[in-house]
Amino acid sequence: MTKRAGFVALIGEPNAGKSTLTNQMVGAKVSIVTHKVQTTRSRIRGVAMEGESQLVFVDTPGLFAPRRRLDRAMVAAAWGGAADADVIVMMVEAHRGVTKGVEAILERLQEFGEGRRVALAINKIDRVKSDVLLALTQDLNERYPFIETFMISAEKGFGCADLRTWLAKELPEGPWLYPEDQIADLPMRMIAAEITREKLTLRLHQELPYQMTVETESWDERKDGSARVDQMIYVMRDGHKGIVLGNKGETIKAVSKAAREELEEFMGRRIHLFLQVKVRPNWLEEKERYSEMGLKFSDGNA
Ligand SMILES: Nc1nc2c(ncn2[C@@H]2O[C@H](COP(=O)(O)OP(=O)(O)OP(=O)(O)O)[C@@H](O)[C@H]2O)c(=O)[nH]1
Ligand SMILES: [Mg+2]
Repeated sequence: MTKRAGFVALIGEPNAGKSTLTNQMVGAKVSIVTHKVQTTRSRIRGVAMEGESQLVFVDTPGLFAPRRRLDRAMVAAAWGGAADADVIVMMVEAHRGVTKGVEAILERLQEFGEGRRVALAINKIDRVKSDVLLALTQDLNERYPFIETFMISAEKGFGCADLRTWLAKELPEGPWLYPEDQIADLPMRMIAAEITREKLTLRLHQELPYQMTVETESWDERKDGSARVDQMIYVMRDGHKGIVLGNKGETIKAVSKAAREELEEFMGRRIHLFLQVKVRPNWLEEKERYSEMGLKFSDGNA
């Protein structure tokens, strides 16, 4: 059999299920998932094998009308991820159908998709009846010439094997891009920061998740095989610090425990995780914060 390898970019509105699908394809959690929109902030690569094909999934931030510098940098990273891919998979939520956001992406695709291979994956099919699906498939295919349509549930795995088999055949012949046992392409300190941000996002309400960021400040290997990891949580206001800490520090304690457990499972070793919170009113305008997130600061220029 011939070896194949290439990049598959997943694009779509925030919450479409891009990260869930990435994890489903890789067979491990490499990208964080929450019920909130705008969870993924930069391009996350997850590697999956299918026969002799190596599929590098590029999970991207959701596409939406950006307002802040961070939003613009995220959206730029998403289109950038799609630009370099061998195949683009646009994900649409079955139960939401053709929203304003989907229309906006399709509009951009008219030009962007020129000369690119774009497939459609209607996700969350576990939430709708089949007649809704058929109508949506038809509607979307009338709006854009997708080269193939899949109906999937990224969460439950429905249709994912078919999608993967098809993608594997679409990739160009060539040597693998990553060692066979590598599943993610993100430095460990960033994965660790992402895990903490997920646990925080799941616990914090309203706007707070969008106004905080997590960075791994140091990572010290210990003689006993464990590691000490120190992370900083940046928030924008004094009041937010109190919310992150919680009553008698219970919120940050719970976050720290959940993040540590997941990190330990991911790495298969003991981790000592230490979290601190710092108020940084202007972090959204600080260049350094962007490079830590894997984003380009200048992409956020208005
Ligand atoms: N019912 C159902 N829920 C799903 C499915 N796939 C994903 N979800 C849920 O949808 C929500 C968003 O999933 P994500 O994978 O974080 O979505 P995303 O597209 O990466 O979102 P952003 O990173 O914000 O752009 C989560 O609560 C998932 O559990 C599915 O097939 N069925
Ligand atoms: Mg995501």
